[in-house]
Amino acid sequence: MASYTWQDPLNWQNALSDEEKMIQESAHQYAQDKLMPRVLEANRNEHFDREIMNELGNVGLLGATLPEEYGGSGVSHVSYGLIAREIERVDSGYRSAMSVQSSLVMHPIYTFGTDAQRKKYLPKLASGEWVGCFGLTEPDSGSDPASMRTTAKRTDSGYVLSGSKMWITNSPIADVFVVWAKFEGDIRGFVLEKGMKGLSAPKIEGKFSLRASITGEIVMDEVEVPEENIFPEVRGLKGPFSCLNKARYGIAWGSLGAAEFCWHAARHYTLERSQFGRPLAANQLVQKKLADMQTEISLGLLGCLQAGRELDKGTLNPTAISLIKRNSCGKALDIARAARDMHGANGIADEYHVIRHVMNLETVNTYEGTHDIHALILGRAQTDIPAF
Ligand code: TGC
Ligand code: FAD
Repeated sequence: MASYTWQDPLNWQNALSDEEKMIQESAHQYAQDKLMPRVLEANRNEHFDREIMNELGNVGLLGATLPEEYGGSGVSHVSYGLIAREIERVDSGYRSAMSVQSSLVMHPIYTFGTDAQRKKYLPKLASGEWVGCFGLTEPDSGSDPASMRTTAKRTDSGYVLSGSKMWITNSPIADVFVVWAKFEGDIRGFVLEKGMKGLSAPKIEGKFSLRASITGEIVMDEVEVPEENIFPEVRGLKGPFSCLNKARYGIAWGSLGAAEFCWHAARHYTLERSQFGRPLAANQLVQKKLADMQTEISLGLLGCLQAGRELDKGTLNPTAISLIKRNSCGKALDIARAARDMHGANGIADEYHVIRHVMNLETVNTYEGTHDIHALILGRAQTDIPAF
């Protein structure tokens, strides 16, 4: 009989190349050695350690899919997903820091930027010397970014941007701001830099979710942006949406990493803790919960792997990314809540880490397109009826 591994009943690990396994292992080591020991205090104190960006850069985890010429590592989308899974196994906020920098800042500069923009920004973003952020959401424009109010107007030497962005990961510590604004009726992308007159990025305090990640606003009070800082060709929402495709794909993998942590923790806890004279894990109700977690995670990861292979071949339609983003985030949140319950009172103590994942996954289920918005994207694609 073939052997059986409860952590990977469908043997999806066998479908990884040696290089992918090596990248997975090094991301795992980094996340467990450097991130895990910090996360409890970071979450308690609502603190993001800026040094993490330099560390991620040093181990090659920023912009990993980009070519080496620009500081990337030229790895596959599958490897990028494996990295996201290992980092989010520790905390969704750390994965946010990595994925905003990689998918929402470096990817658009590489894809839509001029050669001068690539040379100026990408190597420093890849090393973590500079931190980037991505401004699409506004106070009155979340699920419907087409309604954004931030505007760009032409000046003699470039553009002047006015407006504000809300809920922006990394913005208070950012050196580079990829901002989307309306210019003469089209949505266009601009690269702003810390220190530009009229640009500020106040921190949002009091989050009960993603506390180890720093989130803020971007306030633009007639910020003068030189001509060379616009993305010259891309127009319309397909600019920001094509960045979201990459980030949503990574989140699909990452959120299942958080779910795996919670599943393994619930299994361990229910094997160790006894009530009514036997381990909690000896109860049928508990074993059913563990079986459900294992099933959803195993199938979900296979879906991510298949999506990653298709992305690498260039044959994945973005609608399929909505399917995996929605499935992974919704299932991960359910799994984290069940694991919290299985820990009883200890489940609300941060030393057990599960409640932190529950709280984080509330954000992950909301950002990059809410669970229901992705249902509507999938609904539109099979009925041809936009129901937004
Ligand atoms: P719609 O008419 O559907 O499309 C407008 C144009 O965009 C093109 N397009 C895409 N292109 C590439 N990839 C995609 N996934 C695309 N989806 C659409 C489309 O072809 C069209 O192009 P063109 O040339 O015809 O102009 O636009 P809509 O306004 O009807 O969109 C509706 C909807 C709901 C799908 C969209 O607005 C949506 O996805 N809303 C969710 C907003 C969202 O996800 N925001 C995320 C903000 S960033 C963030 O959360 C970062 S968190 C980071 C972290 O910390 O990890
Ligand atoms: P709304 O759009 O107001 O939605 C509220 C509720 O209404 C949701 O349940 C939604 O599903 C539902 N809803 C909306 N429209 C419909 C409809 N037509 N039919 C049915 N239901 C509907 N944004 C960035 O640009 N950059 C970032 O770096 C970034 N980082 C973030 C970090 C954190 C911690 C958080 C919490 C958010 C971040 N966001 C970022 C913003 C995020 O993308 C938005 O919060 C998200 O897109 C949802 O927008 P909203 O909050 O305005 O909710």
